[in-house]
This record gives sequence, C-alpha cells and structure tokens, in this order.
Amino acid sequence: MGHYTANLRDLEFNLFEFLDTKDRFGTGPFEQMDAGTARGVLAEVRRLAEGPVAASFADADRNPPVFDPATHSVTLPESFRRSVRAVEDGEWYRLDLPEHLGGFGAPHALTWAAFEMILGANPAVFMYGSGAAFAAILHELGTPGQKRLAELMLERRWGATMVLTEPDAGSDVGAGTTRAVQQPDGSWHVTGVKRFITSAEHDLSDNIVHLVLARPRGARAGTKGLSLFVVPKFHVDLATGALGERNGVYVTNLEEKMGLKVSTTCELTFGAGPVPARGWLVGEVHDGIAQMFRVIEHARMFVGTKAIATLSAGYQQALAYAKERVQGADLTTTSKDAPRVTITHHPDVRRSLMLQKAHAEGMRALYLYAASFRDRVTAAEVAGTADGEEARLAARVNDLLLPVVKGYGSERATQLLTSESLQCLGGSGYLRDHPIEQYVRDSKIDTLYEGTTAIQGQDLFFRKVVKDGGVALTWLAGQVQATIDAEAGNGRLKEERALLATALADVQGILTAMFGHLTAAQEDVTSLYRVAQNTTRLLMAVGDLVTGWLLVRQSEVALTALAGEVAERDRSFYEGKLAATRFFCTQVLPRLSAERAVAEATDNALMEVPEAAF
Ligand code: ST9
Ligand code: FAD
Repeated sequence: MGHYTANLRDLEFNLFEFLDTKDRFGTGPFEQMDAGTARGVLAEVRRLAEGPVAASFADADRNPPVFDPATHSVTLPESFRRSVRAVEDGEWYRLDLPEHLGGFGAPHALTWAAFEMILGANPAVFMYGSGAAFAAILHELGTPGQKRLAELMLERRWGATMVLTEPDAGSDVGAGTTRAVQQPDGSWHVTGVKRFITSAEHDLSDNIVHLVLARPRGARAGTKGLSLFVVPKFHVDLATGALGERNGVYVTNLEEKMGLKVSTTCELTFGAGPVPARGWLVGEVHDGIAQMFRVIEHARMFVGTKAIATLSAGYQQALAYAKERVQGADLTTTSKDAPRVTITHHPDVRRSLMLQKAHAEGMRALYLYAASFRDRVTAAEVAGTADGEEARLAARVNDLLLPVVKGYGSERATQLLTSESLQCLGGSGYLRDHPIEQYVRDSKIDTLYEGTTAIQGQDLFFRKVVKDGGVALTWLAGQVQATIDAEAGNGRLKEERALLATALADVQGILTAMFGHLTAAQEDVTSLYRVAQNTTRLLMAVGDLVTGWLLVRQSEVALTALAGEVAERDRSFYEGKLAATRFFCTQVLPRLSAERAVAEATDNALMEVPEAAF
C-alpha cells in the first residue's frame, strides 16, 4: 500500500448518516452542494490525497528545502512542488472560500472532511495553501485597497503568513517588541525580528503577503497594544496587479526541525537594511489581536484536524502490518510447535489497535461536530438571523470546542502515534522503511504551535467556560445528558450510557473543584495556582467525554442501520463502530474518576517546592 489510506467510509458516515450536516446539503447557503456533488468532492480529493499529494511525503522529508542566505531565498524539492500543483490545479482551496470570492458553497463539515485527507497525506501541502484562507480574512477586515490586494492574492495564488512570534514572545504574544511607525503617506514602517514563521519564504508563488502583529509607537503594553499590518514581500500595483519593488522584509534564517521539514519555518527580519519594510494597517483600525484571532481560529482548527488525520493514517499502517505480521502462537495453545498466528490474535495488540481506532474515529467525529456549528452560523447569516439566540449559541459552542479539537486532538494523537501505532510494528516501526516514524516526527509540532496544550487548557477554562458564563458548556452537558437518558439502541448501549453518566459526573466534579479554587482566590490569590494545575486536566477530560459521547451517538445510528438491510462491508463498518464505542466507554472513560480525584485533592504543595529542589 502507499503511505496514506483515507478512511472515506467513516468520513461519509459522519457527513451523510450522523451529523445534521446531512440535512444541509443542497439547501440554503449550501444549495450548490447537494449530497451527490459532495460525495464526488470526497472521492476526488481522496484520489488526489492518496496519489499525487502523498507521493512526495517521504522525499520531501529526506530532501528538505534549501536556504540561500545571500539571496534570502528558499528552494523546495521538485517532488513536493508537484504535490502542491496537484491541489492547486483542482482549485481545492476554494472549498474554504465564501461564494463571493469563488468558493464552492460547501458546508464547513465537508470542507474539513476533504482537508483531513490532504492533511493526512502530506500536511505541508495544505499549509502552503494558506494564502487563500488568509486572503478571505483580509478581504473581510480590510480597506477597499486591501480587499483588492486580497482578490489579487486569490487570483495570482500568492502565499501568506501569520506573523506573531518573536524570540521573547511565544505563548506571551503581548510581549512582542516589533515596532510600527506611521509615515506621512499613511503607510507604516515595521522594524523587528520575528521567529518561527511558517511559509515566510518558498518558491511556490511570486509574492508572499505577511499578516504581522506590531506595536505602533506609544501604544500600550500587552496584546491590546498590538496592531495588524499587511506587509507584502513585493509591493503591488493594485490597479494592474503588477509586482513592484522588493519590500524590506527578508527571511534571515531557516530552522532545522525534528519533522515537518518541507514546511519552512523562518526567522523574518523587518526593516534591518536600507529598504524599509512598509506595511499597511489592516482595516485602518487598531484592533490587531482580535483581527489576528480570526486567523488563529482557522489555524487551530487546521492543527487539530492535522493531528487527527495523522493518527488515522498511523492506525491504518498499524492495522495493515498487524494483519500480515506472523509472530508467536495463540495464547490459549499449550503446544510449543503450535501454528504461529498474525499478531492481531494477541490481546495486547488488539487492545492497541482498538485504542487507536476508537480515538481516530471519535476525534474525527469531534472535529466534524465542531465544524457543523460553523455551518449553523453560516446558515443563520444567510437567513439574516445571525443575531438570533440559536446562531449565537452555535458560535459559542464552536468557540468552546476549538481548544478541545486543537489541544485534546493533538495531545491524544501524538501520544497514540508513538505509544501505539509505531509500537504495533515492533522494531520495524522505528525504521525509515515505514512512514510511522515520520508521522511521529511530523505530528509532534501539533501540540506546540498555534498555542501549546497548556494555552489551550487555559483558553478552555478561563475564556470558553468562565468568561462565557458556562453557557456553551451547560448546553453541551445537556446534550450529553439527553443521550444518557435516551432509550435508543434497544438496551444494547445501556452499559455505555451508564459509563457516560459517570464520566459526565466526573467532568462536573473537576469543574466544581476548579470553581471552588477560583472562588477561594478572592480570599487568597494563590488559589489561582490550584486552578491552573488543572486546566490541562480539564481539557483532556472534556475531550474524552465529548469523544465518548459522540461515539455513543454514532453507535445509535449504527444500530439503526444494522436493524435494516445492510451490505456485508457496511455490516463490518457498523459493528466496528459498536466495538470502538464499547472499548472507549469501558477502557478510557473510567479513568476520568481518577482525574476527578486528583483535581479535588489539589493543594499548593507543588507551588511551594523551591526551584532548587526540582
Ligand atoms: C502559529 C502558526 O503557531 C503555526 C502554523 C501556521 C500554518 C498556517 C496554515 C493555516 C492553514 C489555513 C487553511 C488553508 C486552507 C488551504 C487549503 C488547501 C487545500 N478566541 O485573554 P487575553 C483575543 S502562529 C478569540 O487577555 P492575553 C481577544 O481579542 C502563533 N480571541 O490574552 C482578547 O480580548 P477580549 C500562534 C481571543 O493575556 C485578546 O486576545 N500563537 C482568544 O493578552 C486578549 O485576550 C499563539 O497561538 C480566543 N480563544 O494574551 C499564541 N483568546 O478578551 C498562544 C484571546 O477583550 N498564546 N483572544 O476579547 C495565547 O493564545 C495566549 O493565551 C494569548 C494571551 C496571547 C491570547
Ligand atoms: P514558550 O511560550 O516559551 O513555552 C515554553 C513552555 O512553557 C511550553 O510548554 C508552554 O506550554 C509553557 N508555558 C508558557 N507560558 C505559559 C503559561 N502562561 N502557562 C502555562 N504554561 C506556559 N509563530 C507564528 O507567529 N507564526 C507561525 O507561522 C509559526 N509557525 C511555527 C512553526 C513551527 C514549526 C514552530 C516550532 C513554531 C511556530 N510558531 C509560529 C511559533 C509557535 O506558535 C510558538 O512556538 C508557540 O506559540 C509556543 O511559543 P514558544 O515556542 O516561545 O514557547
């Protein structure tokens, strides 16, 4: 088999049998995209992903980009350029665009399902395609001139970057020192050094547009003093689209990384030479961090989906290997010369495979479920009911789920890829002969960029729960409770529901402990440390709960299908869904009781340990 196999059956199950997206195809804002067309999109993107996109995966890792410091230029491997062109030729980036910018009118759930396959096959191909998505955001936020620039970005397929991080400003974006000074002609001169900037230099397009956070002279400290500037690599004649002079922004170093090597990670220097780095204030408003979060939200969804896509790919590899690899005899045979069996016969290998399958499918449901809330928002916007209660709730639930998709999705995926997918191949998994060692290296970044897991945990608790007044979380808990109370499944899912009920109570217990610590902070501010010791724990617990819940709901659908006429292949698929759900509920969810006990027992002993004692 090639390195990548898409799980098209499960993607189709989510879109056409499970999520409420199934009722949206061909209606309202998605009128152009009926179910038949959507299936065609998935089939074609799968063909591309498994074929030309996956083709350069290993070669581009072994022959990474070459940086020439004299010209500040980067050359990408030819094999990889061909993969990028295959996606560009199909104009698949249009899946992510609004219709007025040439989008296909696809529901977000379909878009992300299609993107999962590209991300699983060769994630950097997707990452170099950010120009279109960033152009759409610039078009929405920008002045008329910036809207025109955005149109040119789409027309000419220019690259784009998001530029936040500096050597001393990583998680703490507000510590950034890059400056911006307004010029008499209304433009701004940007000076400073940014670090770790993805796609800041490459040879895939003749221009690159940087979206840069910088601090205008006299602006206040912290994130709220940052403004967003659009800084092109080459200046542009907006009337004709012709490229003008080279702007004073240069890549001054290319990082050497553990994985994802073909994605360039650059040091980007603004205005250090004789030519100034000229930029323009986006939308002519000083609202940089909020504007940049429009980009970040998109990118956090991408990172979670990428991680989950890679876990799915790793599981497919592990499964294929385990079905072939003969080693040892069945545990129940006593004879020393008993026939040897494939390793799928060993209980521990089965445990490992089912753990991977349950997470890959459950977390796929998680990111697609999150995407379906954006569809509700889009549908309301088109219907003119964006201010309605339903649409506002949908936006809040989407916000709540985003750190879970990104933080939980990437943590679980990277853990399982190393501890289970690679492990199933034994020593062979450690070799370059198999793609899993590259999956492990390429996916580790997903717990780091776009906000580390710690940042996602804090975002979930302080912003998406506390600041939200618990509205979205209470709604979601109500949905889980409704599943627990339901009778669907004819008693087949009774045990799973009981385990889900305990898991829900455990998450509520963790939250109660954290709110207790938060309240206590009014008297003793150090109690905040107790809250923050548990934010990552909460993130992971919510992730387990929602994933388990979605699997139970998927099993309800599977049971209904099994009660009717089913083809043999579908029967195996639905039975697999039931098995994965049972496994997740019996073997993953019970661990939340221990997490709750730890949260409830949290004191500040950890914070009192002197640094020298570590
Ligand atoms: C990075 C890029 O790592 C990695 C890869 C890039 C690859 C790009 C590829 C993209 C692909 C795109 C798709 C292409 C399609 C192609 C198709 C091809 C086929 N939500 O709490 P406060 C805002 S980039 C919304 O006080 P602090 C809000 O305005 C680097 N907004 O924070 C808020 O004000 P208010 C990533 C939020 O203490 C204000 O911020 N770096 C949210 O000042 C202040 O909030 C990071 O992610 C939110 N969740 O600052 C940094 N949160 O409250 C991580 C905040 O009034 N660090 N705002 O509304 C953090 O996130 C920090 O928590 C912090 C703290 C900076 C926000
Ligand atoms: P630090 O912020 O120094 O964090 C170090 C450790 O401390 C982490 O474990 C973190 O979780 C923890 N920590 C820090 N602060 C806190 C806190 N308040 N509470 C709890 N724990 C905390 N940036 C861009 O702007 N654009 C890009 O395109 C881009 N692409 C990237 C590509 C790659 C390959 C890499 C490696 C990075 C990229 N980044 C990009 C930067 C990336 O977003 C940052 O690396 C990330 O936000 C973390 O910042 P840091 O590396 O400085 O780590």
